[in-house]
Amino acid sequence: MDREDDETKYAPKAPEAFLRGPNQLQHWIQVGGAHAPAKGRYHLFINYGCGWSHQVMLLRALKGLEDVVSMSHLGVKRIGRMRTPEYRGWFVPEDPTGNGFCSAFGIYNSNHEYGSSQLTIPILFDRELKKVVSNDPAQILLMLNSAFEEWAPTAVDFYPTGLQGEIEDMNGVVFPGINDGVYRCWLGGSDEAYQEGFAGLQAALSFVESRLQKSSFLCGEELTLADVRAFPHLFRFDVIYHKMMLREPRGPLLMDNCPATVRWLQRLFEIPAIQQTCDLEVATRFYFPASMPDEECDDIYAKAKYSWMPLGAELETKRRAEELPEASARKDVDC
Ligand SMILES: N[C@@H](CCC(=O)N[C@@H](CS)C(=O)NCC(=O)O)C(=O)O
Repeated sequence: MDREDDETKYAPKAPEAFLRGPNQLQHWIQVGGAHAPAKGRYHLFINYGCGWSHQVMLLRALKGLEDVVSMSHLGVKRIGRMRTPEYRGWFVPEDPTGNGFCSAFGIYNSNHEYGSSQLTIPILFDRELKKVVSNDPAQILLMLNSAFEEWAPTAVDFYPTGLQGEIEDMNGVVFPGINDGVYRCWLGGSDEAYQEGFAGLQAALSFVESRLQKSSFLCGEELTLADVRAFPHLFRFDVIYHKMMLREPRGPLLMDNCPATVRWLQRLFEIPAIQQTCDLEVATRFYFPASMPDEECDDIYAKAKYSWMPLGAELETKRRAEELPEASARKDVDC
């Protein structure tokens, strides 16, 4: 369990390209370390909307760690303007860790001065030391996969030794081309940056489609971390990213051009542990501007979602029946 935060090696080259900084907090949960594995000690702050958060929600559910690592949702609104001294990051509607956090800034700065330069979710928090363990989703996935085996009801290893090379190679396509690729299109500051991001996105989508024409999952016939890392961004692609992050001509939708990828999305969505983590309705509210009325966001979602996907309200009812936390779609900031 010693993966470096190496996504920066896939940095784009065009002038004014969007550059995702390295994750700044990367400690490990490990036996004998400052953050020892324990049941009930760690908490995840996430949001149903955020694709990176969705990766860790997925694995927590697939491993059955609901009673081992607690989790709560942040609001869809952020406090203050990014890159200003007043920025406090995501609003915290409730803080089950008992520290009274009301913003991501509060969590990050809980027991030492961290500042506000990177206040991203997901956040893996150590209740005992009152400290953020990691804000690197790839690294959090590895910890969830192997640090809690003693308490995990599902012994499945989603990062098996024999497939690690293949999983990382797949990540070398999916991370720069799709996960970060949509952001490279959206947030690049020049036409070259957009073109570079768009070409990379299309190439990665074709690669994934051709892979899924040949196998049920990205690295063969077993579900692995490669699928967990790819699913959230592909799940959001047609409804959110295609509409919001791409310019005309936007290129085809997955549902029109990538049948094997859509079948794979549906295959994963049908796994109960995965379905309980999915809420595209909340995700549309999360991504579209906070000024857009909820009804308009819901309309985008209802019109663009796949026909096999239940409405958010149905998922919410199911989630309540299963005593899972409700989706947090609050927009109010009162703290
Ligand atoms: N740290 C993650 C990215 C996580 C991320 O960008 N999260 C977004 C939400 S989708 C966020 O929290 N943004 C708030 C901010 O940057 O202050 C990575 O590098 O892979």
